[in-house]
Amino acid sequence: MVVDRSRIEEENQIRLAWHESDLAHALDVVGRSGVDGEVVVTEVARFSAAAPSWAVGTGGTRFGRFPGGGEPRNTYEKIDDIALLNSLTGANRTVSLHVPWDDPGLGAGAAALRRHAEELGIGFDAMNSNTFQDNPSTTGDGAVSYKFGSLANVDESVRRAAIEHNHYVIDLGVELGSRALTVWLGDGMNHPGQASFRSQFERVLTGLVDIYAHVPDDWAMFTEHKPYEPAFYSSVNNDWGTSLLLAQGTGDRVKCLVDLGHHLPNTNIEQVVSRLAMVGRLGGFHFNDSKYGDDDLTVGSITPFQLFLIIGELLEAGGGRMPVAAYMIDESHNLKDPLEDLIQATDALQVALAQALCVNRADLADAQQANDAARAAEVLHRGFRTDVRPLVAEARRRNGAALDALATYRAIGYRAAVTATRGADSMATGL
Ligand code: RM4
Ligand code: MN
Ligand code: MN
Repeated sequence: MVVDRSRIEEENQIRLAWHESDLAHALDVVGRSGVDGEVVVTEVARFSAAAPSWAVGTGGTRFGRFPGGGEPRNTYEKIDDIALLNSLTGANRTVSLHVPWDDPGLGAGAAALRRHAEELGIGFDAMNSNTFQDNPSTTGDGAVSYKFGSLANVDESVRRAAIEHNHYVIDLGVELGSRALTVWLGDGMNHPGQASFRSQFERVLTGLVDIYAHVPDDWAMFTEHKPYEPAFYSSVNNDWGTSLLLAQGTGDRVKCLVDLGHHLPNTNIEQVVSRLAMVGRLGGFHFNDSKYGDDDLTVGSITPFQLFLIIGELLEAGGGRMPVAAYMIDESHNLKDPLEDLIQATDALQVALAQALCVNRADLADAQQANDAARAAEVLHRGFRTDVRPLVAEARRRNGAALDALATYRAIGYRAAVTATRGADSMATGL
């Protein structure tokens, strides 16, 4: 379905008069804190978070999956959905592919997929290599298996297959115009004594060095840590410290990727962000929210204040702007229409960014210098409690997107239209 921009414009017209009066008020309110609302709008308008190709279909749990209607059947249709999403939000300008879940093949296949994305104004964000499950195209007819790990495996031929898969994903990314590779591994142990912590780490590091040797000079590579799952006793890359050791041990252009759901309970994630940024190793983000573990819930839906503080640290690292990094939404949509959840996630990110931009950083620094914890809290909360929604809506409008993205999505009837063409129980089965 081709996105009809005039429908978005019609919907915006309905809301324009109220928006203009809300916006004038919001600019006035933030101005009183010594913050330039125009700068907030501009910075929010600049921000974009990649949509992962796997997020436009319904996820599931190991207990089952309840498909929605009209889900994309292949990578082309996933990109169609992301283009629709971007036309509504103006802030999802790239797609992040996961290979082999998405594999157009080198040469003509990659070129055709790239053309399709370009026609829709969508670029390719970081490539994700999947070595946490067996797949005939990577492990070859069961000759090797990732059952006991990929890069950490004791078997040299399995490690080689995993390294070669990563090389292939890089080659594919080059042809698609991507600029980064994200390596998240399922490697670890399910049972104490199953393997040596040290040997597993050393084998992973050796493998990453081999992968990095294939990474083009203008690319970055990211190590993504996660404490547990699928390995439930220990993961090789289990926390940010290990991730940093792996990144530093691999090479200069290797940075750490922080997935908000990949921390043990009560971890101070904003402090992790500050530390990694301080040593120049913060490279990417996977946004989601969690109550118990790697829940992949809608970002900002459970801990919005934490999200605000995290984005505040990013602004600190970027000198008042969002630093250059790979930002991606990594959520699993089990109940909501995936596109509706991505709309809400993108909005939550923009709201948190606008709130963080509404903090008067000079006032905060003064309060810190004076050891005035109460005033520091006031300065932070003035930003956090500002109703920034008109500023975010204005950022969307300036990007040619929708003032109210969710209402517009419903009004244009996209889900019904794709359900008619793709079917009521469609799902992705490959390219
Ligand atoms: C992991 C992790 C990775 C994602 C996979 C599918 O938990 O978050 O980023 O690629 O799930
Ligand atoms: Mn992730
Ligand atoms: Mn995860």
